[in-house]
Amino acid sequence: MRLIPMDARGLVVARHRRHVTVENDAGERHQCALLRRQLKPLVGDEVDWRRQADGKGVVTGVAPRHTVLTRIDGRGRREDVAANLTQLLVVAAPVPSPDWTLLDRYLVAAELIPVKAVIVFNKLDLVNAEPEPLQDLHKIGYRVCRTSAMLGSGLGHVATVMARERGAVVGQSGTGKSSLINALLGEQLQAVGRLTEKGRHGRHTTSAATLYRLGNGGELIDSPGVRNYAPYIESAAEIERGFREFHPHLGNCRFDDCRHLAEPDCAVKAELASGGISPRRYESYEKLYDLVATLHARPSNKGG
Ligand SMILES: Nc1nc2c(ncn2[C@@H]2O[C@H](COP(=O)(O)OP(=O)(O)O)[C@@H](O)[C@H]2O)c(=O)[nH]1
Ligand SMILES: [Mg+2]
Ligand SMILES: [Zn+2]
Repeated sequence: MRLIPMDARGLVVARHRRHVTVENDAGERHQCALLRRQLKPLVGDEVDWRRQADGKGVVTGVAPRHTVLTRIDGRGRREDVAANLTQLLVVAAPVPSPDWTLLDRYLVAAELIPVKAVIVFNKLDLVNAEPEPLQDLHKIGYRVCRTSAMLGSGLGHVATVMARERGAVVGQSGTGKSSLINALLGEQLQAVGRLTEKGRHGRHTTSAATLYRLGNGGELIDSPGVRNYAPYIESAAEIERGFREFHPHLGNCRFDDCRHLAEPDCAVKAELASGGISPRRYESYEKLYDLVATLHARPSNKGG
């Protein structure tokens, strides 16, 4: 009698150029090839996979996604980064000097996906005053965790916020994302070290993202830094929803299709003028609008 092997369900915990690492229910990790080129599993994807006669794993299908984190790649096209997130942890620090526009773009990504966003202000050991933009973000309802990965302070708060969530740790390079992940993982650090080592020997290089488990059911995804992050947005008209402080004013402009740029009787600009919307945030909106509108105006991007 010949047994036909049944495909098992698994979770993609790392993505490499030609293969993925899949974790089964028992927590065992297997390197898997892809059955077809068209299969493009991301970290966080639920996949079907099986072990072939030669013992090697192969992914045979990708389950529909609940959420996808996207970015605009170097050629202005959509690139999918991670799947099925419930949270973005956006890390900023006093050093390097914060790029608030970049931080806003991660917040926009979170609003539009939609997933929860938490701002982590790291390297607290280097400052005693909180930057004004951070206070403004707190005022419009963003949760802010204050940490020092170096001193190990504030980590408990981050862990609590992460419980039972699948969060991607994102933000400017040098803010301490890797340090924070290492500090949060604590004794699991060695396992991380081993994974990294493999990469250095050139076998499993270009890992796009890796998923780590915290003890409390939380999952952290470390994605490699990108210099100029912007979420991929289908149409510039969607951006207004990415700025949560705009929400109460949307629909109150004179024109239904108001872009909130130079139109008369714009409720968003009225709120800006009366101080209810921060000029810095509004500037982020203008810049992102310009970026997305320019991208879609390029002939190469028309009609897919
Ligand atoms: N003073 C201070 N330095 C930190 C802290 N966290 C990380 N660093 C340092 O900041 C630099 C960048 O850290 P890294 O984790 O590689 O940042 P990443 O690029 O965001 O992953 C390293 O030199 C770290 O030692 C912190 O809480 N306080
Ligand atoms: Mg890093
Ligand atoms: Zn308007």
